[in-house]
Amino acid sequence: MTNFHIRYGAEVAEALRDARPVVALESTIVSHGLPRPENLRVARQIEATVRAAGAVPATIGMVGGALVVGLDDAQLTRLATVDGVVKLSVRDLAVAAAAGADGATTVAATSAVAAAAGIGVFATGGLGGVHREASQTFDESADLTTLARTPIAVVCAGVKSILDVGATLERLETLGVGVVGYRTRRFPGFYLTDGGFDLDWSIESPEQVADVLAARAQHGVHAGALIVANPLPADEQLDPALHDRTLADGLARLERDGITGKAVTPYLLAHFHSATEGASLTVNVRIILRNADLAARIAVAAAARRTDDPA
Ligand code: PSU
Ligand code: MN
Repeated sequence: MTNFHIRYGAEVAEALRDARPVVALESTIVSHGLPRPENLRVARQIEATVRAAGAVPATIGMVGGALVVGLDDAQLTRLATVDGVVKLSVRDLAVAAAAGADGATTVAATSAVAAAAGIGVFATGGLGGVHREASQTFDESADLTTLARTPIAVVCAGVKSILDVGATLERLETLGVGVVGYRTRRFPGFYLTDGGFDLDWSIESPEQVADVLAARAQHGVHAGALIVANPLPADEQLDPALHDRTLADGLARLERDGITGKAVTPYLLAHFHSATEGASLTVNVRIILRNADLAARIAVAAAARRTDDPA
């Protein structure tokens, strides 16, 4: 490889040049978060959802050492189907590039790359956060510390319910990451509509989120992320009793199998998908598609705002 500069998909490059709405999407969800072969189908559906709402999707990942913003279909297919795709956090990006690796970017890495590329809105399923037992293991996702220094709006369904949700909210407060509910004052729990904790702010429309982003940019005071927590409607959530059983069983297996580090989240997600016989997968896909739609509408509102008021 001759240089390591970020590569842009043609459509994304054009949209960024013209200040048209773009939504960043992560690839770890595709390579490590969803089972094959649904993962590729879902990855394409996420992009189609962003397009349908009027924005350009920019799925981010690494192909043969090249960091790409706006993977094309062949690149997306490669990350969804080949073995040995590495889960990349921010700290891994340069090492993996130098090694010529295929890699999928986490929320942390995707946010950091998107912000560097000038993309202001990102859609994912659920954030990483503070793991249960973190007081012994110190296992806290780099998603949190990265969002503290990355100016991007992340649309998600809260943090994964496999985590310590209360501790994660405390860390987000300490780290100065903004958290608003989308039409709710309860923090969602990913598979579950209600994660069990209150929020200070509820935002009612994509335009209002765009106002927040404009205020943050014009103040020039707060350089961290804004989490837009978008809960599933209660009738679409995973059955809470099934959720609790599956989680207890998954945590016990984690311990039994000695799983640690970055393998923890993919292991638990895979356990949910198999133990619920696909019920959690259906819910997971709904979460991502709803977030992709909202993120696109926020990006459209933000772009319209820039056109109205270039200052
Ligand atoms: N949300 C999902 N599925 C996923 C993830 C999040 O619905 O696969 C991924 C994201 O890429 C997130 C990562 O950044 O899991 C967190 O991993 P860790 O806990 O190792 O930081
Ligand atoms: Mn971890």
